[in-house]
Amino acid sequence: MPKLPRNLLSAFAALGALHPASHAAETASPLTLYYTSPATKWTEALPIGNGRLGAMVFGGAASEHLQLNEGTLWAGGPYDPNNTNALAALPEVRQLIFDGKYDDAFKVVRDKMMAVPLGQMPYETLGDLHLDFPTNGPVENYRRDLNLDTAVASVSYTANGVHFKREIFASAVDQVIVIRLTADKPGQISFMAEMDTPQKASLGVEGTNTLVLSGMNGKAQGVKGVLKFQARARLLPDGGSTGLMTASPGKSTLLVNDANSVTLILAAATSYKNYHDVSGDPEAITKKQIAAASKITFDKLLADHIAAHQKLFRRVQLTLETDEPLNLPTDERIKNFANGNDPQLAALYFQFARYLLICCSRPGGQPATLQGLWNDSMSPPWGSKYTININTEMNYWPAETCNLSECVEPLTQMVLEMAETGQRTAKVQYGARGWVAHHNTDLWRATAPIDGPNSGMWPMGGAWLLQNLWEHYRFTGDKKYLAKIYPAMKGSAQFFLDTLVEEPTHKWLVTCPSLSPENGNPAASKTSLCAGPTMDQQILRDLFANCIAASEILGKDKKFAAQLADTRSRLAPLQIGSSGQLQEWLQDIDLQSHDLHHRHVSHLYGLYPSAQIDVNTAPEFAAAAKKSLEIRGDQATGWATAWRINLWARLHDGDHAFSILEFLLSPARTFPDMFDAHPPFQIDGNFGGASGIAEMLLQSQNDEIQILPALPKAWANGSVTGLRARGGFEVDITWKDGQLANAAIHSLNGNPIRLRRGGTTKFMQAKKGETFQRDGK
Ligand code: FUC
Repeated sequence: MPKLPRNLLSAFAALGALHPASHAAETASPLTLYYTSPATKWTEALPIGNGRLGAMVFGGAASEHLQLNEGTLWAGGPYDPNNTNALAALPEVRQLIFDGKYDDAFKVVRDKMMAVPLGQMPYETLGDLHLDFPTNGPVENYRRDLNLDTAVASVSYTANGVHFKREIFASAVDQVIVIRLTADKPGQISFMAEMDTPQKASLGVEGTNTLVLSGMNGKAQGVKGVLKFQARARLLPDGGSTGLMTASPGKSTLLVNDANSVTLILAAATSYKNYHDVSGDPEAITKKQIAAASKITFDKLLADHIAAHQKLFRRVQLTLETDEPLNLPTDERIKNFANGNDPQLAALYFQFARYLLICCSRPGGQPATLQGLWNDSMSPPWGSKYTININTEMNYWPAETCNLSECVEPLTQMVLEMAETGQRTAKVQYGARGWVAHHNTDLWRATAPIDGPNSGMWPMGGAWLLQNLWEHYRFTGDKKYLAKIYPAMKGSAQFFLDTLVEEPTHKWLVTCPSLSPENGNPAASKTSLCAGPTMDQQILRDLFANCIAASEILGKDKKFAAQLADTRSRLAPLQIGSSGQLQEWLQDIDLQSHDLHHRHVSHLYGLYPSAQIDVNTAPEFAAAAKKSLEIRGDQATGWATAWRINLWARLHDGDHAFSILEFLLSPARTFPDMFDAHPPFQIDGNFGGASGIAEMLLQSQNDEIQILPALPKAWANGSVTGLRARGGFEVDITWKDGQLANAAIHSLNGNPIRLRRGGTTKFMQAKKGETFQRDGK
């Protein structure tokens, strides 16, 4: 039995005063978030992740706390939520809506058409790792940071004349989280290590150096938990000793005494293989991962991790010049951003989103949830699942433009799986071919309408997600990928061929029942249910056009494509209302809205992310969209604010977009750790914000490249490298005094492109691998 660490009792004693690192020595790197005190709240802790394992690092001096996640640890198990009463009720609901009896329709939808159970499964926390250190003196020179370029979180401080350092990262290469503890004097590292969890689990140890947490996920909404999970943490000290101590019943504690340095390796897994197979063996997986990583030196674990991260991260560099670089802690900079002398904070925010996407969405893992990969709760806000009436789509807006195309893979996989589960929803609830998904999905790929008619009865979630996948094809030109997603595109289109109905006034083909997410129908007193909201028509125009294009590219389904073209021409058109606004509904009723400033701007989908409305090709509709946007106002929840930035960028009003970014990047919408605040934390605002910044610098809709289309005055000088454009281009831009200095356009596929400058366009084509330059004249 090893001796207790020195000063063990004082590990629980209150910490002495914290003295932050003297700033002169610690110049802030442009790619580092840094703080002068430990996190006291979860939204101050710093996220790391390898696409599957995630942790929030609190970085205390007397205690380290990592809140842990594993991407497949959700509640429940495979389940079938489709409502078998729905199909019989469908004709009645349609008739009630067309008769304007929306509130009656609401009752029938509520009683007959909603999913059973009414909610989906939440994403859950795995638990926590705690390290408690013996400290009995004041802590000095404290600093914690997150280096976005290396994807390493660090903590350092001096206590009792010893300088301590912790480096923490989640390796995608070795599939483990690694914590390295060092000191500048030998034999100084002693601590107690424990894990705990709110899950149903047992805590144990193996030998004298491995903590083991084994459990089962919980049930939710009456759906039984069927996932096994396991986490194990192994302590590998250099010098000193490790031993076991049981501090309290139900807790297993390991001790480290007087080590020179310690490497802690943590692995975690569940039995989830895919949405219908939960036969994995988390014990075997984690044992193997720990054994493999334990044989690798820390230096190599770190070097391989950094190399894998930088392969993606370093593709894009963004510099927004300031007179004097600011060397303040990140939380201070967020408070001061609106004062206007810190453009580089916007660049940090942009790169933080790229960092987050790399950390939470890697091939083979699950797509980014409402909270990416990071959730400390058993019942998080909105289940921390996939809300697909904007949020999941927004998560992937920066993926292509910001050169992280690989990160889309988990989304592709999820959509292909939903195209399987959604077939049953299409058949059971609508009697239709193909597949459909409503406004949410989860780990089990549930696709029926949930929550309630006013948000759930919206059949467009799958079709919108397919637009993200189509964009992946547009940016990469990868025909193999197109062939892989085409059956899902076709299946979605088939669903709408079977379910679109003629509205009585103009005989246009429309969705019914549907809604304009999640905005009340002004013609109804208390429901959002309606027929043919503008957004649905826009999504369908894209879906059908993409299917027609894909069928041509892949050389198949000519007849089907012709049918789609015919149906597309009969969809309800865009309409400009009496106030000059783009109509959100079939009728001109926007101004009678119950909530004029509603956060969703669904009918502006056509302006962004779609390009059906464009200042160059459809100026009258762009003007109407602008009017609608002005009516809605600039400030909304995090993601809704971020959407507005993208929209103003598409309207080529950089200063307006920037003024909204100032709000997004203020403490009202950004937590100290830079996580977006809906509030509460929701990651979509981070991704939408980064996408908005990219749209201000480069746009490539409608087969045109536009350089600096919405550069704000606040960013007079700067440069960006590695942004991507549709058609397969990588673009580097330098600007000075608000004017383009130079742009280099690298052709990745040899495709032709038009380069827009003001009102004119110029045709350009370079061979694959060649670059053409554009100067500022
Ligand atoms: C949609 C939004 C909410 C929230 C939720 C997760 O329902 O309307 O604001 O973001 O998703």
